[in-house]
Amino acid sequence: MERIRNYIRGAWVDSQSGETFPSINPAYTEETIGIVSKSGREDVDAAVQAAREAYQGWRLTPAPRRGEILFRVAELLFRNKESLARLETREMGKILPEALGDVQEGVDMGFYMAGEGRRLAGETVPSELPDKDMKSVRVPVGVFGLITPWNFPIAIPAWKIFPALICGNTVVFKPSSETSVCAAKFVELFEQAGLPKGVLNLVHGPGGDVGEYLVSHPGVNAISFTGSLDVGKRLGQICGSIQRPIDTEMGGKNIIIVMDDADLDLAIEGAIWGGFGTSGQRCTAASRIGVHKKVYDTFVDKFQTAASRLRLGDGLRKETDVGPVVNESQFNKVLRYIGVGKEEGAKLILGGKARQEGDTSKGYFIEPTIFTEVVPKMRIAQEEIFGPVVSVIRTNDLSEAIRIANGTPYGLSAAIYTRDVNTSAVAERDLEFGIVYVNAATIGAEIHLPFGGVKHSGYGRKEAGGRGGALDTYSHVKVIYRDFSGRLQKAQIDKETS
Ligand code: UN1
Repeated sequence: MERIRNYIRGAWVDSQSGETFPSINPAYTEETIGIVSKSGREDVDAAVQAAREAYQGWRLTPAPRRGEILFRVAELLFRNKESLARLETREMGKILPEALGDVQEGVDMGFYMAGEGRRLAGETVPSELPDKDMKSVRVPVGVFGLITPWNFPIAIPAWKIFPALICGNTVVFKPSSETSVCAAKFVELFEQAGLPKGVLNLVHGPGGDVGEYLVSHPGVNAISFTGSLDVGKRLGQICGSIQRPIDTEMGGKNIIIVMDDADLDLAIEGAIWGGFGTSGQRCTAASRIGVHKKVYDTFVDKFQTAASRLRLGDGLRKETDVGPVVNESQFNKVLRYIGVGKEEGAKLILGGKARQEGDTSKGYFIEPTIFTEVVPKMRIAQEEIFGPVVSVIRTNDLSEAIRIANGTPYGLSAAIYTRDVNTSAVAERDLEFGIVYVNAATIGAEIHLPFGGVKHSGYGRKEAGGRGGALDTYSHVKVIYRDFSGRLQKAQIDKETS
């Protein structure tokens, strides 16, 4: 059984306590993927110390040189795509084509950020005074603590690690315990690419203990977190009390709006992949579908038929469409929510239970589940379930659909299916979400525009790329005024007092 260790100061080390925990295949819970070091505070201390010491050297390494190392990581990631994707499927359950997509997103982010090493631009503008120049430059923030979830084991760490490093920060990376093996394999590639020791450090262990300690550690300068709303809120409180910048991405209650003029087959395909892709375990999953009353019955009928054809099983098998959910606590949570939906009076038209027979007898499998006649105030229409459960809501017109869409605490991703450009324009303007799709599902964001939500879906700046995205999160802007006349202080004072 492979031993998965922490990576601190360029060395793979056991946690100081020597304790471990297993990483389990959610499709076959008898299969252990790796035995992982369970870290404590002393391991976080060592990792932060290593990152602090490596910071001066890395900060002063020219950004294009930093980019060359990241370019090599992206190449290695591409070369290892198949094996990493297979590992990902075994470690967290998503089907192989989706796992390949996840790794590819990491590759794309790597190449993109490597190029940013030559483009870390600031501004130069003319001064009001002669013989003076002024500019802004991007500077690193320091040591970044990065906390990542299990649903995109390579892509989300890549969204954070690549921009953090290209900007000149050093990193302590705390991945979800569910995907420790993927995280370690990813970090190995940075080592192979020649990243200097201590620039990227990896600490495995429970979020409650290791993650929170990292967030409040005096040697850390800033935090980026993707995960649940509850944890994000708590980390936000900690950071607020110690004046530490934190960027959070905390999920959603995303919606697909289907208008009466929509291409229904296209909308159904979107609802299937938005709702049940990754077993509904995406922050961007379409867990609500708001369907116009004129096409409601036809939509429901076709949606049920299409979803009933989805094949549940081990994600490594070619024929599988939907894999297991990630672990026992998610399994129980999703089943609890299905119970809540029934109690609230929604109509269960598909699924609604675990499937534990034959090939699926040893894993956390839940049938694709559809509730109809859902009303917006029901908990299943308000709270993030993070499983293969979709709520269909009847709508009367566009403005009601938008009101329903906006009527939850979240605001990550929304979609509208319509053929009318004016309807689309109104939806683009009025949906209170970080991301809006037209005639496409709520999933599938690309890495070179910012990723993130509004309201309770997240705060701080944004993930991934684009202007106002990753580079703003992972760098500070420093403004420099230079007087090369030797006479300007007086002129400035005169200006202020005139
Ligand atoms: C997430 O679930 O946190 O847009 C990220 C998408 C993916 C990323 C999802 N590219 O669905």
